[in-house]
Amino acid sequence: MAGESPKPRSHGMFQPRASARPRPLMPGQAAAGAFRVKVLTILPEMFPGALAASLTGKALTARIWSLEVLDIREFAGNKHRTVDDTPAGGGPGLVMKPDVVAAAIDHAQADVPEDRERWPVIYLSPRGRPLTQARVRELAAGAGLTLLCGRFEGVDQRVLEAREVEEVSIGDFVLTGGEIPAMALIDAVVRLRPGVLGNAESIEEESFSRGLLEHPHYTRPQVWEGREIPEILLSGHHAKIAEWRLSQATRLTKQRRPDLWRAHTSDEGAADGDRELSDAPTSATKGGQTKDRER
Ligand code: 9D3
Repeated sequence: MAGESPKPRSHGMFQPRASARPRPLMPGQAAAGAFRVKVLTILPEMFPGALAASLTGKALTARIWSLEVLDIREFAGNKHRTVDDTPAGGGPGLVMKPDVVAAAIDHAQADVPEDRERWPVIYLSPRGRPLTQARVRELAAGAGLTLLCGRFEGVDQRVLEAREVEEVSIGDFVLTGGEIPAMALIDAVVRLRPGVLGNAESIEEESFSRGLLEHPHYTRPQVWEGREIPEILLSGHHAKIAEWRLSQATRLTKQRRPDLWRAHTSDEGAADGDRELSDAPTSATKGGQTKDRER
C-alpha cells in the first residue's frame, strides 16, 4: 500500500575493514561532526567501491565521514520488488516509480536535520545542473548529503518536485547510471572536509583557485627517453620558475579551456569561488583536437 514505509533490510553503514577487529558502525555512532552521506541505489554492491581506497578510504576509516547505503528495492511495495514502470505517453525504457523513490527518500531523511541548505537531497541525472567546485564547497560546508542514483530512463518528475530534489550532472557524456557520478561527487566533497587532505594537497588547492589549469610537472631523471626537464626548473631561480609556471598555465588554459580563460580575464577582481569552474560548460573537445604542444 502506498504511504506505508516498509522495514528495509538495510545494507547499513559501511564498516571499515582496515582495523584488526571491525566493530559494527551504526548511524547513531557516527563520530560527532562527521559528514554523513546517504546513497539511494538499486546497486548497493557498487559502494563504497573506489571510495574505500586512498584519501577518502582513510577518512572513512577515521570516521571523518560516514556512508549509509540504502537499497531502493527494499522500498518497493510488492513481492517482485518492482522499482520501475513504463513511461507515461509511451517511448523506450522504464521510469523509476514515484512511490518507491519517495519512500526511500523519506526513510533516508527521517533522522537528518530539516535544514536542506545543510543537507540537500541530490539526484544524479544527465539533465542536472553541471557540478561545479563552487557547489562542491557549499556541500562540504554542510552536515551531510542524500544522493539518489538513477537507473533506467530516469525518475518520475513528481517525486523530484514533491521532495525538492536538486538535479546534478557531472558532465556532458552518457553513463549507465548515477552511481559513479555519486562517487565522483562524494570524492570531491569529502576531500574538502578538515583532516582529509595533507599539506601537499592543500597547496595544490590554492593554485587551482586562481582559475587557471595547472602548469606541467616534472620529476627525475633529468633526461628520460631523450627528453629533458625544462632548464628553468633546474636553475633554482624561484621568481623565474614562478613566472614560467604562470605562462604555462596561461597557455594551457587558453588552448584547452577558452571558457575558463574568458572567466579568468573578464572578472579580474572577483572572488575565487565565483571564478573557479563556476559556470564552465564541460566540452573538452569543443575547440577541436589541437595538439597540446602546439601554440
Ligand atoms: C535517451 C536519453 N538519455 C539521457 C541522455 C537517457 C539516459 C542516459 C543515461 C538516462 C540516464 C543515464 C544514466 N546516467 C546518469 O544517471 C547520470 C549521468 C550521466 O550519464 N552523465 C553525466 N552525469 C550523470 S549524473 C547521472
